[in-house]
Amino acid sequence: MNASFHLFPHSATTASGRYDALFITQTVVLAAVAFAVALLIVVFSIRYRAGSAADRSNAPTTARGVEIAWTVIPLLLFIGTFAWAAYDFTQLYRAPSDSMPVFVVAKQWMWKLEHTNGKREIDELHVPVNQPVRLVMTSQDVIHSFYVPAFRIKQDVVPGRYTTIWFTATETGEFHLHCAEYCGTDHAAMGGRIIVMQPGDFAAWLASGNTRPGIAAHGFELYRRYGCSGCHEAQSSVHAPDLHGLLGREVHLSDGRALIADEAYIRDSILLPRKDIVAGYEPIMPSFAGQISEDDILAIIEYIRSTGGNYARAGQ
Ligand SMILES: [Cu+2]
Repeated sequence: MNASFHLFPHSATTASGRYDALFITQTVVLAAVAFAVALLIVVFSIRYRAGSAADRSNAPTTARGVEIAWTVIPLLLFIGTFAWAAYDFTQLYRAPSDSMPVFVVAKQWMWKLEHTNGKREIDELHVPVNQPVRLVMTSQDVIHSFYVPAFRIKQDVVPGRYTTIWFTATETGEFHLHCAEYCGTDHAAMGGRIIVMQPGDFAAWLASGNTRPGIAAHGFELYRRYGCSGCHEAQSSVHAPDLHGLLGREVHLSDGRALIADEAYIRDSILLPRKDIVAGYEPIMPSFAGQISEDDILAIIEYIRSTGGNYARAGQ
């Protein structure tokens, strides 16, 4: 990247251009309104100053056309930008179903990243170009914020729950990652880089080195050790929902709500089983809060992912 001045940071995802266009539009509209008001104040102050020769006879007392115009035109402009921003905001949290999930765990003061095949990295995230990537994030201590200026994404990373965000990088290269939520002494140094690669290079990178190919198998072992299988398998005597292919499936709840089962839903169901009771089932599952580590929850999620469903591993 060259050292010349850029008004905007480099833009490197499918969505970043839309956010820039929204930002520019809002700035131009607000600047135009502010300029018009300031200009009229100056013009009228000079023309109607005390003692000026301006014609003050027959001053209009009503000007309905002007009043309607200055009410309706700004209203439409602002509602229009609100609708535009609201649409982009909802898209920001609606990842395509073929997106590649990556787990992010923040702690003072580093980013730990884990791919679904168990490959881990610290302060670096390798991703393929032109592939939607969905980050599933949590914190081990305080609130952090995952911020990649070139991707125009920033999402709080909160202890005790999963937050998600997604992006599709449009060019290869390296992009800065920052923590954007003050998190203690070394907050300013809590950063890293996103490395966007060609899909073939990424596949080779993902398969090389410190992989833990058994994460789903380990998750299955935990699924039995914690006793999940005792109720959730078809042949079990206790009637509990079938978990095969659960990720990405629509789930109907006993209180009438419906949701798409994602990683956060599985985590909540393990730790807060009474939060979302599946329609047709009794609230008999015990909570595993305090008995299971975040790592074990991740492994069980990977086991459930390996059984299929819409959020199955990308490329498999
Ligand atoms: Cu931080």
